[in-house]
Amino acid sequence: MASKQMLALAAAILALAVLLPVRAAATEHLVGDDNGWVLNFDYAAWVATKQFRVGDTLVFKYKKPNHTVVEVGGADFANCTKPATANELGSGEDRVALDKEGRRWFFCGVKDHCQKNMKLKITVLAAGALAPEAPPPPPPSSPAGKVQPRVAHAVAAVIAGAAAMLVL
Ligand SMILES: [Cu+2]
Repeated sequence: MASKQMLALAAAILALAVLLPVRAAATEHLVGDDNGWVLNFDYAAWVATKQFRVGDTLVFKYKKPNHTVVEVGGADFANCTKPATANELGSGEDRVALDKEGRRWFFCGVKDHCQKNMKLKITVLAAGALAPEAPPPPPPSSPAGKVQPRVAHAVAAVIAGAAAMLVL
């Protein structure tokens, strides 16, 4: 009995291993990692360690109302100018969807925080662009749209098998 449970567990782990690469496609980037969105942090250095892709999300975490998040254009970013029409976020945990490729510029709209370098400039890459260590794309003969349902089907079969073993 114990060995059957072990098998079921192994099957469940295998199912997870199959699922994980699919889920890893979209990343939530906690800006500044554990530091959050604060003064006296080098966001340019932080950005240099990350890759941002279409479908990812930026999460700005901070103690409100100490800071805010304003998205601006490149010129306003350079000059720390907050346009009158700017959409200023201030929830303390602001989520920004990276829904298109290209540059995005953000800074804190409180007092002189932008001048004190509380600003973030990123480049969003295409969703399908590969990281250097990522595996090669599937051959053209397997349409991308059919990969995910097939994986889901395989996982369902493995889970069903694991459940059957537990019942027996
Ligand atoms: Cu601030």
